[in-house]
Amino acid sequence: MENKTVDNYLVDAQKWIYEAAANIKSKMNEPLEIDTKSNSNDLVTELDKETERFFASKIREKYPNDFLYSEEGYGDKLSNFNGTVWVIDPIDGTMNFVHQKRNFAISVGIYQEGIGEIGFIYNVMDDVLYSAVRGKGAYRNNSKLPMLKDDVKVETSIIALNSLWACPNNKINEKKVQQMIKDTRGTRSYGSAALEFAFLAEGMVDGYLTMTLSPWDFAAGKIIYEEVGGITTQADGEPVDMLNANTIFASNRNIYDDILRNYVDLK
Ligand code: 2AM
Ligand code: CA
Ligand code: CA
Ligand code: CA
Repeated sequence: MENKTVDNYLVDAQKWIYEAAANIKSKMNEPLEIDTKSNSNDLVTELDKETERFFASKIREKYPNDFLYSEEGYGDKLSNFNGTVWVIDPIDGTMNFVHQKRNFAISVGIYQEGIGEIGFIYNVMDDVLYSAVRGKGAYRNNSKLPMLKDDVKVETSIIALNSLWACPNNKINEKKVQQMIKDTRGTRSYGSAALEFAFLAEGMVDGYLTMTLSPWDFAAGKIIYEEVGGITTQADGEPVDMLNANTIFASNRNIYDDILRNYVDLK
């Protein structure tokens, strides 16, 4: 992407994220209409939809040739990542949003010809904006994030993990996951994939293993994490698929091979 184009996208995306967040904050204490999607724990509120519609209208007005790939259905149906694609999760961590009124994020990734160029993750209630431009490093607000530590070992690592995957399930051998829980220093579960990536980039956790994420859950996070040296793939080690649901394993490169080999046994 040309520098001038990057600058325009950075200014606009950041402005829209802050505007969207202000709108969420101004309405989140009113009674919310809450619906369920694929199951009774899969929540969506009117603010998820309203926030996505806000981004859709801004993008279509300012960048009419760009595409939007997003969770709540106001984006485009895509069969490829040609051109410029905004991959947006308007509220990532909807369950946290509903139950905790914090620990949720707005996630915006901008891809050009399939390559992640710009990523933003905004932790709305903590007012922390994570951002990255490909090749230019990652930031937490205005502070540049250091590269990941290069001395992490499995036994000194913390892994982000939805506890579901340590229960019997049809995606991954839970016994191996349980062994990983024992062999690492510990696990954490934040309930927002975008924030999980943000915390990976900060080095607060060293790995993140999960069996179902959509592209908008990790699109920004992958770009930001790569800028500090992190690896993001599917849980079988294959490159991520930007059009479909993925298993995901993201980690510090020191432990990536060890964990995949010893603890990730897909069914
Ligand atoms: P969401 O809040 O935008 O739906 C929760 O562990 C994390 O997984 C959140 O980032 C959540 O995104 C995501 N997720 C992906 N698919 C989900 C599903 N079917 N139900 C609930 N959370 C899902
Ligand atoms: Ca959702
Ligand atoms: Ca999400
Ligand atoms: Ca969402």
